[in-house]
Amino acid sequence: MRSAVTISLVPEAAGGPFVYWNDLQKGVLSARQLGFDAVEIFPPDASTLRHLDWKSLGERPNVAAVGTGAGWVKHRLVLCDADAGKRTQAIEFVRSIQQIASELGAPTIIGSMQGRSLPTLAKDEARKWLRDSLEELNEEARRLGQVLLFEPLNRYETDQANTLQEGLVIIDGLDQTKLLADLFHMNIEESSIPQSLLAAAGRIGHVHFADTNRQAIGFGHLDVAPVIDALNRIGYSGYLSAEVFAKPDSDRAARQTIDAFHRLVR
Ligand code: LER
Ligand code: MN
Repeated sequence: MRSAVTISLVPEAAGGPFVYWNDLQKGVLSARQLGFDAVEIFPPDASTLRHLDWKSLGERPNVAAVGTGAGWVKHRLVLCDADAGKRTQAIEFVRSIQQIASELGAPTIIGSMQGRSLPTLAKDEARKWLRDSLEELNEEARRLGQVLLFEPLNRYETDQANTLQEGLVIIDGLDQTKLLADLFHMNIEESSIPQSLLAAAGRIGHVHFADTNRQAIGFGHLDVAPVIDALNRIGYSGYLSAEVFAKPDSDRAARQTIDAFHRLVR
């Protein structure tokens, strides 16, 4: 397994679970200094991602994954929108990020953009539109030779997929799409985090490495050793990426994460 840390470039997401904020250079240099294997980027849109100034950083860092949540947070787009025009805009937003992410060698994450049911949109219908959109994005991922990551979220954020098992149903048959297992959401929704990981063997493409209170691992009360053991048992070799609050500050959250990673993983 490899370590990663999140960098948000979306000021509108202020207060969200990201370690470094609004400054690619500072995030990358700090991550490098602490010995992280990669960074995970949360960009406002594809064009910003394309024009990031990697040159001033010397060697470009490994990019573990790219988030698309700004599509919702900033642009109010969701992949289950019943309005065909808005759904197309949501798909295009993700597709444009997929193209640049693939040039960076990174998978693209669908988290908040899965949307949820509404008084005017029944749950079954929301699921159907989401599935249709995911089929198109899976197609794009195949064309790019890229992985698409689908992330179950806790009940306060969505009613599309709350558990890994529900995620597996939604992505069934999508050959380029894997699950993102976020330990914070799993702590709320799963009966047993290790058992759920074991049951999703072979389908996990990325892990958000967060404690029960969404702070760095060790700052909450997650029993993390059995989680790492389950990931080892299913042969997971991807990233453990710290998508956690910058508490008490960015540097201490990052340092706590990498120390936990070294203690638990390697
Ligand atoms: C995104 O990775 C996530 O976990 C959601 O809770 C949106 O912040
Ligand atoms: Mn997450």
